[in-house]
Amino acid sequence: MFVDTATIYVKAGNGGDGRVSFLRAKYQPLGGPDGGNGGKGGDIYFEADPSASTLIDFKYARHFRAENGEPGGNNNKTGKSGKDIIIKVPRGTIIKDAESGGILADVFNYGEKILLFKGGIGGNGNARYCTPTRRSPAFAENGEKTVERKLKLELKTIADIGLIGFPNVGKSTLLSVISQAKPKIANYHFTTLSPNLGVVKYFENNFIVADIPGLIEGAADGAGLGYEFLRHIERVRLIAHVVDISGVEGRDPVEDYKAIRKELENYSQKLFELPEIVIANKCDILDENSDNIKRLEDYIGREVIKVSAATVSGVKELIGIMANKLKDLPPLAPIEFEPFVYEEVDNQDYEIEVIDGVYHITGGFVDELARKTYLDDIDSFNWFQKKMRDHGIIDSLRKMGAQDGDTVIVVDLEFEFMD
Ligand SMILES: Nc1nc2c(ncn2[C@@H]2O[C@H](COP(=O)(O)OP(=O)(O)OP(=O)(O)O)[C@@H](O)[C@H]2O)c(=O)[nH]1
Ligand SMILES: [Mg+2]
Repeated sequence: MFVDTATIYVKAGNGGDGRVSFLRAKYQPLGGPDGGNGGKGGDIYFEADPSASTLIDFKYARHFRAENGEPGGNNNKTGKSGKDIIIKVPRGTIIKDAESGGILADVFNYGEKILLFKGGIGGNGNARYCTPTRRSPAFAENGEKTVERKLKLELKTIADIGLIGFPNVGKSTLLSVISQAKPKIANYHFTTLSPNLGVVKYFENNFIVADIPGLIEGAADGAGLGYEFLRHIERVRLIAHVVDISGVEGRDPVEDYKAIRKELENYSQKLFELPEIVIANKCDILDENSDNIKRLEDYIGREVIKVSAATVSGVKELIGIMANKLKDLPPLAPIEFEPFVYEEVDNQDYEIEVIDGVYHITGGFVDELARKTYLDDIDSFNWFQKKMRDHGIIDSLRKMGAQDGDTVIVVDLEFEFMD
């Protein structure tokens, strides 16, 4: 089965917590603070994998979590940074935020690491809080926490030329004689079930040709296999429309041509308007008295390229024509999009909810506060209280009826309300 979409979950690493520690040395019982900072969490990158052409690897492996930063150590040692994760996808994979559908990246270039999610920063160790008036800070900062994201991957194959046509007209055979690709070839319809890519060499130039499953009438409306595969020629620069000119299966080449053009038009105007060459294949079994070539040329108003993939006649010329056409066309390019940006957490925002007489406070403001607070250190607690008061949270609590002794939970910190 061909897999060209996937849903995955990614999470960059949390930052490591800062450490509370004091120097313990002989003859120095009250040494200064020496707690180190936490390490940075691992980042999430994406990269194009030259050996991948489907998203099958993501069918089961769907969760990617970069390592968390390690906590700081004593002796001012910074915690180790978490390892990054590089998620390898086929070239042409478009990465979207699953909820909004916003595009985050188009993995287009080989060798380019795309940083999408940054790991959390490490918290400061207590050594950082040492001042002339506060020689022994017994608090540190927790590392920054990251959010897990749900992503949608969508492969849109990247190729210079897309081979299209009815089933069994010889598309895969053609690919096999113009490139090193070894696609499956057989005398029945829908032999090809997923796109094949081949690199065609022409002097110094290489170009990529994609062979997709055969289209049939109605493919653009979901009949047959065609519709979903048209996505894989959306990004080509040139369409190579292959027609069985011999009519060996009892169809008429001109009618075939029209039907496939109709499919493209129904799918998208962009595909319909792409530059196109028309290849008349199976010339080796074309009846001597047939007027098929003339009728097709009359219909499209220009010459068709006559080949036989079976005997390889005309194939060299075909490669030359393809290369020449491409020369005058704009190069392959990533899609144009406004990169989706996740909404920043509002760091002034908070919300109070009373559940069974307990006051729960959440939101961007207290997230940050909780990360920096050590409740069992009096300095830290005083600082926390001052921040809460300055931000109006203590007032809000009182207005909501909080009394001395009531329980308040701020993110993961629990304490008694006291004014
Ligand atoms: N006589 C003759 N037979 C050909 C030629 N090209 C392909 N064939 C035969 O036509 C049949 C279909 O070829 P494929 O290359 O599998 O056709 P396809 O268009 O890729 O077919 P689907 O993948 O099913 O869409 C095979 O039996 C080939 O050997 C040709 O130039 N002449
Ligand atoms: Mg095929």
